[in-house]
Amino acid sequence: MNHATSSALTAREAIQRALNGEIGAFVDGRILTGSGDVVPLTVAATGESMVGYCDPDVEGAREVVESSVRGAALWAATDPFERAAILRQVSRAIGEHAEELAQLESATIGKTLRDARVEAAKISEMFGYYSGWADKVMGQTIPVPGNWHTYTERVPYGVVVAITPWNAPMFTAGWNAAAPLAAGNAVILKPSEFTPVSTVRLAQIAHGAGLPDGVFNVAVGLGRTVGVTLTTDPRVGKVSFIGSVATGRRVGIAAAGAGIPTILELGGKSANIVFADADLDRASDGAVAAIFSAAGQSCVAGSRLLVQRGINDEFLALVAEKAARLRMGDPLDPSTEVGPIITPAQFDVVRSLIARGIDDGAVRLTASELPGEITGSHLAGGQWVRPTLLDGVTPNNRLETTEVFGPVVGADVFDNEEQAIARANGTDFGLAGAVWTENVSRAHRVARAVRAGTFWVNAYKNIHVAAPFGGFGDSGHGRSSGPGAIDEYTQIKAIWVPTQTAAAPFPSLTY
Ligand code: TXE
Repeated sequence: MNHATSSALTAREAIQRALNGEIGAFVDGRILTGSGDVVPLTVAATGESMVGYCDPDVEGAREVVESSVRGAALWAATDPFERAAILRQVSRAIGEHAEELAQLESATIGKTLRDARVEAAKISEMFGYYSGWADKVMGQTIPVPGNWHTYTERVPYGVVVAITPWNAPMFTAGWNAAAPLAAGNAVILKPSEFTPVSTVRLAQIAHGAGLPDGVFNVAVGLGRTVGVTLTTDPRVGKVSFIGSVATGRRVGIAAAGAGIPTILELGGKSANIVFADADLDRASDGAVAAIFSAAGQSCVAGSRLLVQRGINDEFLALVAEKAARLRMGDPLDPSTEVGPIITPAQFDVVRSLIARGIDDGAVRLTASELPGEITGSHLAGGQWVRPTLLDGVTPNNRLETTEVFGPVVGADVFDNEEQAIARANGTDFGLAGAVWTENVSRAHRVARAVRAGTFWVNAYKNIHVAAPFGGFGDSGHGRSSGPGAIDEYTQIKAIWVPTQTAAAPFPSLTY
């Protein structure tokens, strides 16, 4: 058996072990295979075709909604303390299956095993965190004039649809399911058509741990069939979407047309700002991790590196040297640090954007040819891009504002704080960013001035489900993590009770 065959086999075997080889919607605890168009899946690390599955089409998506409507009614009527206990069990079960989930994600989408292991552990943490909120969804007592006892209750929306992208399917599934479930909703997860497997397995594990039928369903399939149906079905109460700006806008408009509110978590072009007084060793480690972890396929990737004049050459040399040392290789090898580009289409996008950046005047400071570990092995046909540092990405370079979503960072110099802030705010995005400086006052000034939903000081990429996360501007709106997510996934009801028996039959103030 040659290596090329074995990678596809590994993926197929992982799907066989996890799902009995069946990729389909997960509804009421069962897998329903579709009968629509075939969606082929490839092995990112080798380029081989792996398996295909059938799109469930509009009819299949409607069936999922039907089940979720039943699940939502049941779950909302379940005692919150019991909901909390079940979510704790889900957290525990995911923890017990963490290694299996990590291996499955790595084998099927090409995410490095080391990243997939971290993500699997974090999903267990997400359910653990939100299990703690499930029995603490509280209203308020509101003072109003007159003789009234007026109070609020937080009411779940019913069915929440969560649409997730291909770069972190398992992680975003946990992130977008745990909070709405804790708030008392049923969830329909719609993973990217390219990466459905780990999400189906996750829902299966959650069901096995005690989530009742229909409470956590998965609708695999295409955006134009399943995605459109789920985001416009009037039985759906809320949609959360993670993906590109263009699709996010389309989803927002379509959902609004059906009266469905949305949370949108879209792309970014985040600035990593390095001042001359920074600890350059730490800052260069941070700059490397910011863009090259997950091979840059991360919404918060630090894809713009702004470096103060004076340290520019020294700093970029450090980043280039550290980037060159990153280990590319088989994603299932735990020592691999940079994996392949997950989808064939994205592989083309990344390569063409590098070429465009160079056309516009940028200079490549890292090698373009792939290392021997890739070219001389069974991985030679895979979707590989070498970590790429481009210097001289000035404001008129098309890379300055275009999200690459790959291991590509564009660098440029600045002279002072005002310039750095203006540059950081020079795109329509506003997802994340960081500053590296030893000057604490400056750190706070820059953190306040940069328009972004998440900002780090002398750090990059730390996110946790306990903290709010989301975008400003084109990066979206709404926060699907932190305590505020409970508010996002519930509606407020105000209840008025007269405290005087002779309340006026016709109130003088009407609305
Ligand atoms: O994402 P899409 P794609 C960027 C990245 C990439 C580009 C396109 O640059 O090159 O987006 O990637 C579903 N109604 N990011 O095509 O189209 C779709 O099935 C309802 C950045 O994968 O945004 C999938 O589940 N749903 C981003 C999800 O939307 C629809 C992460 C995302 O698909 C739909 C991913 C429709 N009309 C890609 N059309 C980030 N920054 O996090 C598609 N979908």
